Amino acid sequence: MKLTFCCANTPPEPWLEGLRAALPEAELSVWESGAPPADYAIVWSPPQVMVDQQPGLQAMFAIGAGVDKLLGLRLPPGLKLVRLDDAGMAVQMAEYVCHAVIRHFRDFDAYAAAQRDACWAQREPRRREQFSVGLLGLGVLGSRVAQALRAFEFPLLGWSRSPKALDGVQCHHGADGLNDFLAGSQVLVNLLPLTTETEKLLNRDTLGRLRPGGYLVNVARGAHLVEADLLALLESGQLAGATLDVFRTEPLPPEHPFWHHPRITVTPHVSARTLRDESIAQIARKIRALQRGESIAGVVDPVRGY
Ligand code: NDP
Ligand code: OXD
Repeated sequence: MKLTFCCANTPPEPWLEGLRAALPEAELSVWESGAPPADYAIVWSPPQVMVDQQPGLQAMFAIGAGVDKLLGLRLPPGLKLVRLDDAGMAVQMAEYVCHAVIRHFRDFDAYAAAQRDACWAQREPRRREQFSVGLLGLGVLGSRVAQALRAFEFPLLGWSRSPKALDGVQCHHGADGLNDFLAGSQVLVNLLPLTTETEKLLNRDTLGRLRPGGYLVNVARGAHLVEADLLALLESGQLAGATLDVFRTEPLPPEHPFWHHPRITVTPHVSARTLRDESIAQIARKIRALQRGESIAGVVDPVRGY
């Protein structure tokens, strides 16, 4: 079995070493133009020429959960595109989102500012029963985040494409369910895949429908958000703030207004990192399953876009 590695900005050697241990029978290579045909590819942002030169691929494994960039390539019909299924990302996402939500709920930024002025000033506590958190996306990551947030007893809402039932979450789905979902949410956490249906979903209209004091946590993709609309809603006071991990342009340019906005927290796309060992173990397991002719989880539906 031949396996080729083609991941932009990722030093290949540690991956190859892990893959050698997990799949000793595989012949491994780092992809280069003109390379001989492989059976499987492990990819992140591969060039179109790589796909074109590897018509014999049985499956292409992304080393991330979101495959929006990969679906921008011309992929041969029938090629399985497989995304990472948690692989250690869900617990990281739960940590990040709980931290962002609680930081806002407990006014920790205000206390940090007060400490800088040596100011002892207790603030009025927020009311938990009014601090509803809405999760856009209830998939692998969204459902794990919901489970973690439940421990803090916030009212939880969720929105997905198909109907869902999650303990402790008021679930809505589809275009018809979006209005009620937004109207019931104060904090909005975005964990949707980027597709033609979800691009620019976070805009003046949708964000403007959140409950008073609305707050955005975007941990999915920058292109979900209309950045100028967020700035306008913060300016008008309709939104209280935002925590943003993903951006239309990454790295976020130094002159971008988000960097120094007093009510925006920026992190550099780190809310859930790809963990090499967990990812290698998952990909190796799936390759073995495919070799045995079994079906695997995480195969992307190109029509749905995730
Ligand atoms: P999943 O595919 O498991 O879940 C996606 C969820 O979104 C599902 O609940 C799905 O609904 C819902 N959804 C998709 N399209 C629509 C739509 N049009 N309307 C309503 N709901 C919709 O993905 P993951 O949870 O694994 O990952 C989510 C995203 O998180 C990734 O696509 C990626 O962009 C981002 N991500 C960001 C990271 C970071 O570090 N910032 C790290 C990892 C991922 P249904 O359940 O009905 O199918
Ligand atoms: C992913 C990401 O999709 O890192 O896995 O954003």
